[in-house]
Amino acid sequence: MSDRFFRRKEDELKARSQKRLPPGQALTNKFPVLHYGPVPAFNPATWDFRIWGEVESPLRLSWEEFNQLPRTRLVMDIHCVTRWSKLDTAWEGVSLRDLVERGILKPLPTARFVFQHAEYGFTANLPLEVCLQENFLLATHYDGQPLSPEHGYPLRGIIGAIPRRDDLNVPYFWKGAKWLRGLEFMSQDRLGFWEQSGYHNDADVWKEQRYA
Ligand SMILES: Nc1nc2c(c(=O)[nH]1)N[C@H]1C(S)=C(S)[C@@H](COP(=O)(O)O)O[C@H]1N2
Ligand SMILES: [Mo]
Repeated sequence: MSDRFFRRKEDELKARSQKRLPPGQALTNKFPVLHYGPVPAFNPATWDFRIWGEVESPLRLSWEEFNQLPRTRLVMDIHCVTRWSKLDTAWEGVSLRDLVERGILKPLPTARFVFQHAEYGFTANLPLEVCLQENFLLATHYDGQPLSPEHGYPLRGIIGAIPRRDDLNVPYFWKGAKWLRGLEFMSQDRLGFWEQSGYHNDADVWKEQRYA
């Protein structure tokens, strides 16, 4: 057994006592890569980001335009349904809540759910109220660097737990789509890629809602 193993176990006990480790989760200091299918290439000349559906005016932004949106930094604990958790992960990107508060984006009163659309048809669904929480971000950077290709470069949705913010709903990490290309605002819910394969639609980490 290495020192590293014992250090991780110590960190795990601490995380558990601080109530930052949801049931059935173990700590990792690595950053595992999990997705279905290949890693897409990024071409800034053709890449666009679209917002459509139940919004006052649809948006279509180039990569350059996306990078002019107001930016937010966020430190969160992330919890993967495959039972690893990683604490204090540092992200930077665009907050949907911020866009709405600044009037850049206006959801219609009929908007109740958001569908993340990613490359190769990958999707993930969340209630709009969850996407408008502080713990949901359209992230371009992790740990001060642009996302790596396998973690979603150039843009991904992320959701996790902000320590001590017990008021926030915290779904498992799969509810953030890597290689994100658009958001569809919807009046009714629709199941995303993993949700269609039997994963829980609400996916609350504290209630351990892994499978439907
Ligand atoms: N586009 C896309 N995004 C995805 C997935 C996927 O298959 N395709 N898998 C999800 C799952 S199941 C998890 S656990 C996280 C993993 O993110 P990571 O590879 O950065 O750890 O991405 C999520 N986002
Ligand atoms: Mo996952």
